[in-house]
Amino acid sequence: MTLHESLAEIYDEVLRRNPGESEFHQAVLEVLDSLGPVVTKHPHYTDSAVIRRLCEPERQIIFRVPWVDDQGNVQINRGFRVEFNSALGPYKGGLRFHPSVYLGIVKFLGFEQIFKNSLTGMPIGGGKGGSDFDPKGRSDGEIMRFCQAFMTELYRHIGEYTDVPAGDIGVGGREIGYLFGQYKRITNRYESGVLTGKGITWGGSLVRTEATGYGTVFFTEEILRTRGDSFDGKRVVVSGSGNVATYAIEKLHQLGAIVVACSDSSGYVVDEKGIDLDVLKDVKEVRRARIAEYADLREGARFVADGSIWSVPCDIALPCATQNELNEADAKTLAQNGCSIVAEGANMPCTPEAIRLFNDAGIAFAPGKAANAGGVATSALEMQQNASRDRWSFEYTEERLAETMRGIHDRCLETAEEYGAPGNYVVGANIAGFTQVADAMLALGVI
Ligand code: NDP
Ligand code: 2IT
Repeated sequence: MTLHESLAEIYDEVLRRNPGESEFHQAVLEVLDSLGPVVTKHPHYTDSAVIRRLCEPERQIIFRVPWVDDQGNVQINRGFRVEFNSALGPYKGGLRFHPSVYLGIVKFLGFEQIFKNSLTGMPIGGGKGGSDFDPKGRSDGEIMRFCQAFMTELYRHIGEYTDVPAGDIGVGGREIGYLFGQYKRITNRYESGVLTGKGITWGGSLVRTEATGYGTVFFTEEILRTRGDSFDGKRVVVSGSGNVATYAIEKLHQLGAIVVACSDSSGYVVDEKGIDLDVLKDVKEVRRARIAEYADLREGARFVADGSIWSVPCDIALPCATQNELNEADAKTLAQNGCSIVAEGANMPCTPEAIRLFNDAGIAFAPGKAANAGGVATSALEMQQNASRDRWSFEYTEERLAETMRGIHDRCLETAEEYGAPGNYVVGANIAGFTQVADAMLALGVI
């Protein structure tokens, strides 16, 4: 890939200033690669150093998280919050608890979040956080004590008008509950707007749990619509079996598609009759067990421990697990099997080589910052409800989500067309997300 000269200089600086953070480099390069026509048409974005400023987080917080496990041993984890950009609103983005978390992962996610949040059209800046804590195999009491220890430092950095975290990998409703409880205890404030993804009895929004998965499916439905097609009878493969994957599967089935495979980090299951969501939720949400148990409980389903889920033939592929889970070889297999749409429910699940192959093969490709924006958009709806002390119905909130996803889809296509890359959702999402943040940064001065 050849970058515009001024953008190549910025990328070199990013590499120099952030050594070893390969995921962050990857996320920056993908955006810079789209911005060539923008800086050619509008040189003031480079003259005012707005792109260089965008690549440097406003604030990065790294802290020790000491806690006591069930055996009485003191455990030490590392906590992060990267407050990347607040030009459009308070920093907003999830918390990830996973052993692979380090600064480079949090920065890639925070950087992506800036453009994603901009695309939603809601007043939210970009941030991300998390810890290298591994929740797998931990008791409920250990999870609670870890969350309390994490919030004992984080509370001083967040707030309704400052920074509003939510969930991501390893952080769902249970963890948000413990985090909110500790925030309330320390500050003596029932400040609902400080976290999103809360339970519906204590300030949460209906549809937030389902929002990322549903939103990705709504986005994919728009891609189908532009091709005069629908989900009816389509074979879909969804990777992962967490929050995003589960509710993507639910909506796909409601819209007439059949999801034939899903996965976790131990392997994947194939179920030609269509994934049974009750069984999946029982295994993953209730018992927090491994995906192999799905195949034990469901007749005709099989578990595969080795190999790639992307070898299962499908019309549509939705990677909903983690970054770089779909590589060039997987992309080749998908193309050979006749897959025509790939939409990212996860953040950056497809490698740059895989994306290039999709483009060459004429496969429609929707990047995460557009296709999975429904989660954070519904977080913003939760913030609206908290601010007005109101509660909206499921139907109303879901319609707001669907409308937002249709809007993002159309803006991506219109922007791609305007900048000479018709049908390219990556170019459309990056440019549309960028210009709004950049214009706000210019208006606010050099800060
Ligand atoms: P969950 O923790 O609920 O589920 C994660 C799923 O991905 C699990 O099935 C997990 O398997 C699998 N997974 C995680 N890490 C790996 C890995 N290194 N290798 C293989 N499989 C892995 O997380 P979410 O569903 O919330 O998040 C999934 C993706 O969606 C992430 O990329 C996240 O950033 C993104 N996202 C989430 C949003 C949200 O609102 N929650 C919003 C927008 C994007 P296992 O249990 O075995 O680890
Ligand atoms: O990647 C994401 O957009 C999220 N994990 C959701 C962030 C949020 O604040 O709801």
